[in-house]
Amino acid sequence: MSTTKPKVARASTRSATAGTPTKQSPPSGISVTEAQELAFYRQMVLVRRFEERAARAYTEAKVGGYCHLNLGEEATVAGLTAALEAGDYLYTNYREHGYALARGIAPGRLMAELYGRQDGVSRGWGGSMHMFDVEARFMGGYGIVGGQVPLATGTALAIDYRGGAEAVVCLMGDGTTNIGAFHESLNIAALWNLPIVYVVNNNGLGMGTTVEQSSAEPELYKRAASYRMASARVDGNDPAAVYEAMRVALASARNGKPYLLETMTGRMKGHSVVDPARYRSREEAEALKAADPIAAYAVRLHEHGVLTDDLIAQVDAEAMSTVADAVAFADASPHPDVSTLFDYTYATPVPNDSRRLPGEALYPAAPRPVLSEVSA
Ligand SMILES: Cc1ncc(C[n+]2csc(CCOP(=O)(O)OP(=O)(O)O)c2C)c(N)n1
Ligand SMILES: [Mg+2]
Repeated sequence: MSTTKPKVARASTRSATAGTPTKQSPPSGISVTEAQELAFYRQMVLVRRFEERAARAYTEAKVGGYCHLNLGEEATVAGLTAALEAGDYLYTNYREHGYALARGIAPGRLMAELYGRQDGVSRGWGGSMHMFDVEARFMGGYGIVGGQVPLATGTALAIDYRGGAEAVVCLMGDGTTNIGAFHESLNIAALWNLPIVYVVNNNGLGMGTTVEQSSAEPELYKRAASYRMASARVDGNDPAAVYEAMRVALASARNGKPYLLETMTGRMKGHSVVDPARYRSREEAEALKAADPIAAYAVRLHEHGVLTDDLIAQVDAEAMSTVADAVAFADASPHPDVSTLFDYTYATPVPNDSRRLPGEALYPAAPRPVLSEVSA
């Protein structure tokens, strides 16, 4: 993977006006092969089994801190990541395990990260929300809503300066489109023709707040129009549709026209593993279960002769075995030594960075005045 690829000829330059009219229709002519469909299915099942196991590990107190799952989002994970080139950069929010898996990071390293162990992808210091692997160009994992959006935009600017052919994909949730940095970033990306695709995964909720309650324009892809940026909305439960839409979006971005893609999904469980989602009606929960993207895709592939009952069982068994191996790897990995706590906080040491360990005082205790000096 090189960062010094020859500069691609972009359709527009920084001084040009970016953007094409916004459209709602997904790209036409979905044409993935049967092998690709099967690969999508395998990927989706692996994400599902990994996330279910992560939730269980949480209840076993193997995993601490926050933990947000991609359950219900598997089709978007599979379609989006399949469209990326090896050199492309992916930024996500804290709901990222599935994307990290699909980006090719070993499941054991991801599970070990959840377990806070030394062999974790962020050496055990990041946890669920802060998985990072520069070799896989998986750039995290951010806990601050919208925190990744300016960083991803800056990465696209760096690619542009260097004349690289890579693109950046910046994933976020629907709730993130109300953060100021979202608007600032889209504005700059459009003005400067940056090679970036913003993907808004619309799962209908930001924690317990619906899109309709929080967004004056709930059709989120339309927000791109404010920046004359091309955009589309796609069925996020259909991996082939997401894949095709991403290919269109990435081709646009590589050509100097940033793009906003809205993927429509549903969050099958609570916001995080500790959220019982009581704000959701029983009907809503049942509708989500009925719309399970994996079950629906299995039916479709079965009808098309791509999947058989035996193959469905085999794919499931393989995923279960991969996840069991990941758990064994995580369990066997040692806890990181506390002395390494600050080793990965900054790329280069920062002079005024306190090197305290937990429990140490922030400043050295001030010398206590001697009574005789005070009264003198
Ligand atoms: C700046 C900031 N504000 C609030 C929060 C608390 N918070 C965490 S997740 C979340 C909802 C985000 O929803 P969305 O962007 O739709 O992502 P989803 O969880 O649905 O994937 C909020 C408000 C936060 N982490 N950061
Ligand atoms: Mg959301």
